[in-house]
Amino acid sequence: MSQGQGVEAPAMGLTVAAVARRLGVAPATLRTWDRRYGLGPSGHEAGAHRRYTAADLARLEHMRSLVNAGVPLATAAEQALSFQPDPEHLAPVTELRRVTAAPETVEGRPGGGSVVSIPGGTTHARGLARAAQSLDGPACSAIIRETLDQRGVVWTWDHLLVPVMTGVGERWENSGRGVDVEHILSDAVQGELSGRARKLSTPVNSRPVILATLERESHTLPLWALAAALAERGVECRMLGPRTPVDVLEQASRRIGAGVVFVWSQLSATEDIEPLAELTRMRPAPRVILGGPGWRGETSTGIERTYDLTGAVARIASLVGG
Ligand code: B12
Repeated sequence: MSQGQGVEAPAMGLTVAAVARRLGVAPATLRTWDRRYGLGPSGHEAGAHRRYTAADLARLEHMRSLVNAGVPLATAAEQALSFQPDPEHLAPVTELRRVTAAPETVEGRPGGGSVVSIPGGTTHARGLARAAQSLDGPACSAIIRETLDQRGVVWTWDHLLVPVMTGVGERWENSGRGVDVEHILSDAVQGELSGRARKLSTPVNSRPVILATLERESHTLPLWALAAALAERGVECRMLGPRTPVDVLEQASRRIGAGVVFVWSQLSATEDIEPLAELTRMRPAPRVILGGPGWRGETSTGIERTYDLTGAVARIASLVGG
């Protein structure tokens, strides 16, 4: 590989560990890319270890994005090798120094270190986990979009998104790390699912479906999955989203004559069935449907529970005519 367009003095540059940390890949992967495809460091260092230059880093970032997007390794390497980074957008040498001074490993025990573990995950799930781990939002979106196109919302949610989000959650739980990964992934998931939900132009339902979480609950991705899956059935939803006070939910339902109010609770600390009973006393009353692991115990009259996306979609579609 070339000398990085002359932007670095010989002693500058990143170690394998530092590049691995930046890209969110294992050092062993970098060594393989070097050995097999010639995507190695072009910088020089006194002693045995060569350093990666800013241009090397830019090429490897390109390689990683292509791989995360599902491009086969050899093709991605070919494109990465001929990639000409713009010298004006290369990482400044000072930054390379700072990172070099504090190298970190990206390898760790599954679920407890830096690696998001997806036991039994599909190739796409592993690709999505890698893309999220690299904080590569566009690659996450591309993988999700492609899977939605090929398999539809329910399959994508159950077989791609739930396993990867569970892995990301476990990594956070075990190590306290990966909040950045979680945010990048959440943004891509929401962006793609909400895009699908908004595609619906002629809804079949005359009475709207309201989707919300209650006051202390911020987890909304399952609501977007539901909105997108119902849109595939022609059912339009009105997304009130996170942290909705019950009285607001009630007023909104009354104003638009909601046929169904679906309330998600992820955390048991956010469940509060009692105030929802008010909704069932309205005339005409919407059907109140609960979903999520946060709901525990008995539901009261007029309130029902669903336990998975397929069941929730089927029940709501049958109630509003989708
Ligand atoms: C993304 C995410 C976030 C994002 C949410 C972004 C957004 N817009 O939604 C942000 C960063 C905001 C967040 C914040 C927090 N989070 Co969070 N988060 C997650 C993560 C990774 C995914 C959440 C999700 O969408 N789950 C949906 C699916 C993937 O999981 P599931 O509910 O278990 O799925 C089962 C069933 O619900 C059902 N099902 C699945 N889909 C559907 C769909 C429908 C319609 C139905 C009916 C059923 C159904 O089948 C599934 C398989 O059994 C989870 C990890 C996880 N395992 O869920 C953590 C997780 C839920 N978060 C957790 C925590 C602790 C928090 C915080 C308290 C962290 C903090 N210290 O700030 C805050 C709480 C904020 C609040 N008050 O609500 C913990 C909760 C632990 C617990 N049980 O109490 C989890 C489990 C991570 C972990 N492993 O520890 N989080």
